[in-house]
Parts: sequence; C-alpha cells; structure tokens
Amino acid sequence: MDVIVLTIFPEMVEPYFSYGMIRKAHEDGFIRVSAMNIRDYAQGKHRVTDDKPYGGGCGMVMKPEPLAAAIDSALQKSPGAKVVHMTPQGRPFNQAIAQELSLCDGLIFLCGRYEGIDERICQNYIDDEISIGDYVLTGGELGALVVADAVIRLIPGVLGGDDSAEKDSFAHGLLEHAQYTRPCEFDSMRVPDVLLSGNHALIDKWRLETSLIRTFLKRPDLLGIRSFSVEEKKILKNWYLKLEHIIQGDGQK
Ligand code: 9D3
Repeated sequence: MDVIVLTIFPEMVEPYFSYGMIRKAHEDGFIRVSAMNIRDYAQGKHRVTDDKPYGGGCGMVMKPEPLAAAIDSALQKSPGAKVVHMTPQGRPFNQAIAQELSLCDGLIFLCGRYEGIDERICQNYIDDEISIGDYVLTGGELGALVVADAVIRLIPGVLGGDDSAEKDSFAHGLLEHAQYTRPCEFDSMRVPDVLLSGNHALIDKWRLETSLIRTFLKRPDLLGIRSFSVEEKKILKNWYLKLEHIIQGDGQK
C-alpha cells in the first residue's frame, strides 16, 4: 500500500514513519510511506498556499491550485489511490473505517491548515472525508498519522504474519483483559494465581471474564452494540445470580 501525506509541514509527519512497526513494514516492502510538501506545488517567488476568504472573515483559506497540483502529483505516484481529506467535518474515524481503508492500494491524506481548504477541492478532488473526533486541532497532520497508523497495522504481513490484529479488543467488541509480566510480586501486589497455574482453559476463562467486567465498568456502550457467545452469557448470568444473592442479603459471607 502507498501512503502519501500532503501537508505544508512534511517535517511534522515524516519522523513518525521512522519508528517501530511502520518503519519495519516500509523496510519489508509492505508499504511505501511519504510526505509531500503542498508548497512545492505553489506558484510564484513566495509559493503562497493560502489567501483571504471571499466574503470576508478571519483567518486564511488554502488556495485550490496548489492543492489540485499536489493531489495530481500524488495520484501519479499512486494511481487509483483514495484521496482522503482530514477535516473536523468528516466521518468520525473508527476501527471499521480502518478495516475498510486497509483494503485500498493507496491512500493520499490531504491535511488542511488555517480555516480549511477551498470548497472546490472538496467537490472534485476528494474521495472521502475523515475526522478523528470531536475536538479542535490546529491542522489535519495528526489526524492523517492516526488514521495511517491504524490502517497500516491491519495490512496482511505487517504484524509478521501473526493474528494479533484479529484478536484486538475493538475487533471483537470487548476491552482487553488485564496483562501482567514479571516480577510475580510488585508493590505488595501479586499476579493472580490462575495466570501462574499453567491451566490454559482456566486462563482463557479468567481472561474472558476480566474482559467482560472491564468492558462493563469502563465502556458499557460497547456491550450494548454486541451479541454474546454461550460462554459469555454463562459468565454474565453468573454475575447476575451473585448480585441477586447480595441484593436479597443471603450471600455466602
Ligand atoms: C478554528 C476554525 N474552526 C472554526 C470554528 C474550524 C476548524 C478548521 C480547521 C477547526 C479545526 C481545523 C483544523 N482541524 C483539522 O484539520 C482536523 C481535525 C480536527 O480539528 N479535529 C478532529 N479531526 C480532525 S481531522 C483534521
């Protein structure tokens, strides 16, 4: 997959691609990541990329010609790529959109600055509009990195052929179970005995139960949009029975 970020601040996004899994995926040839400077496609001595808004008002708007030229140039490097405008008005980004974008041959992220980009670019050069959430950023660069990061790790082979992307919490709709590593005692707190037992059926059951309880406590909204397996229903009904005992005051203790 090609990932190209169009920005007036390429120095802001390039370093992110030089570390960890993305660097490895690039080196191994699964992806080609780059940033292109919109200013390189602007005209005149000063290569101006922004101008005053028609109709008046504060702030500046990104001029259409440099954006169009930058997008055309990126499309030449990656024919058929999807052009994604990062904007607070876009579709709220989530894991399902990451899955969808991971099927593309190429992604070109257009990052706005100032008050935004000329509307005529939105109409004729953009395939998709994405927001990374309801808060105000200073530009689209962090958004492009967030989306690129989430998409790249889903590309087959990028995780080294294992299935951890499949097991991700948002893929199965539950939060991750608690994690422990050595030492087995830290700050007087011990690792739960079941994890040291070597009994993998019991460990899986414990992990599912902690996943469910954490999701119930921290993100009950996730449980509302999901159906449950037979095993999960058993665990939930068990809590229900225990709570009923407590409410009726006839608990074991
Ligand atoms: C300060 C100007 N705002 C009008 C009240 C509109 C506005 C324009 C441009 C607000 C933010 C931005 C810059 N943001 C992005 O380019 C952006 C973004 C975001 O701000 N939040 C969430 N996702 C994204 S993706 C791109």
